[in-house]
Amino acid sequence: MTVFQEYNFDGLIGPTHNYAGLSFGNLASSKNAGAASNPKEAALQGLAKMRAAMELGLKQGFLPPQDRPHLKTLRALGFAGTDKEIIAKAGEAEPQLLANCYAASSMWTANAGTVAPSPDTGDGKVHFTPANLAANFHRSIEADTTARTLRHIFADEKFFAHHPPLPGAIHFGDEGAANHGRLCEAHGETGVHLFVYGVDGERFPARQKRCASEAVARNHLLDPAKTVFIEQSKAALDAGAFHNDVVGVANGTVLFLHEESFADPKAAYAEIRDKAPFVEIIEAPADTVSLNDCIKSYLFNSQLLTLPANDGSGGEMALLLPTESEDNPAVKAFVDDTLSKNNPINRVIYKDVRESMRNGGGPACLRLRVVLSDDEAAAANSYFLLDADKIDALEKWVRAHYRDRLTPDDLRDPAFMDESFRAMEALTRLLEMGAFYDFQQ
Ligand code: SUG
Repeated sequence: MTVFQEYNFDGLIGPTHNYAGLSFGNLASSKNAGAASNPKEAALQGLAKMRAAMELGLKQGFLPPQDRPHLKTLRALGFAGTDKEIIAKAGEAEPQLLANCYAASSMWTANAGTVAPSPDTGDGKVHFTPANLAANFHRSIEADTTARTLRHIFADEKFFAHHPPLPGAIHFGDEGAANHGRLCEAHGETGVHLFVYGVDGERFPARQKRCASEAVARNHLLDPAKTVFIEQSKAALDAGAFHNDVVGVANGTVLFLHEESFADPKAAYAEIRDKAPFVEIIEAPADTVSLNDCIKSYLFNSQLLTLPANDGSGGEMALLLPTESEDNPAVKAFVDDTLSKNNPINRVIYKDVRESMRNGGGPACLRLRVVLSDDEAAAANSYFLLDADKIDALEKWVRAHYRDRLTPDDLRDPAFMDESFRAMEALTRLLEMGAFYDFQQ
């Protein structure tokens, strides 16, 4: 019998993690602009979260950080000379542009792309579309390397189909799995795909376009009877839910979300129930948890994880939440109430991912879910699938190469570029990636 399991591919947080205030509409990013970050702590927090998921008996992988500063982009924008001269010139003339080329934002792999597992696709392959992330300059430059990374890890064409990032920039703005969820009775059963898109609000622009979600569904050969396109509420967008995964998460039979997530919840729930009759919708009422509490605490940016069935009953789920949710009394009370009720969610784990949270990235932002059969998993590059020893090795690498304090001003020092590239060189050796990155060409 073919067994399917969910693999969470977390973004390994890169050595240039910093707070440059680059994401309009992301309140945490704006609020912490200019603050000092701690890249070492950030990466260790991320690895500790991966370890916690593994200790639940779940499968865990990771995507490596991208090479930053991205010199290829700086050269394309007219900065010339040696690598160090490029950094010095850009730092002098365009420090904010330099910060864009230094962002460690590929850590948020929920935005790396959208994935369709093989039971759902017309050709029985696992399909990947890297997100174009056109809404923000620092994120748009991730797409090429993300595409290369996904092909590197999932190389076997017998099992995996890779599409290029969508063309058309913001006209087909695509932010990947952060606006996508899959409902199913078990990971290996055919799933129903929820694609949530936005329409510009009064305060903030929408990043995910409906036409982009539709194109991804076409590319992935999904059955239209098993896809639902849902408009995000403008209230949520304008309150700071720049991706729908800030206000809701789907897993297995459960849709766990805020009452004000969708523009027309009644119609959306009716279509979801029609296409996925097994669904259990667990909603936080606005008078219990406000949108603001939701966005500050990242309650719904939790990982909702189906626990491996060790007693034959199966279907039990754990919520992996950021500690900010534990610290918010209204949110904590709602979580406790959800646990006490008769539903599949019966375990909760709070993890500290504050360094990422301060840039608007919670536990669910940090992972890309890939459902794989045993054969598909065996065909994936095993360097990127984790066990306790590999996490130890990555922690050691972080401790050897990362700073514990970084300010946006430090990015202008050309010596920091060398430091970052040295770390990336060491990682490519550890993972036997060859000359993978642009700076190694
Ligand atoms: O795209 N923050 C990211 C956070 C992404 C969160 N992902 C999900 N919700 N799935 C973003 O806004 C901030 C970088 C800075 O300001 O330095 C940033 O890119």
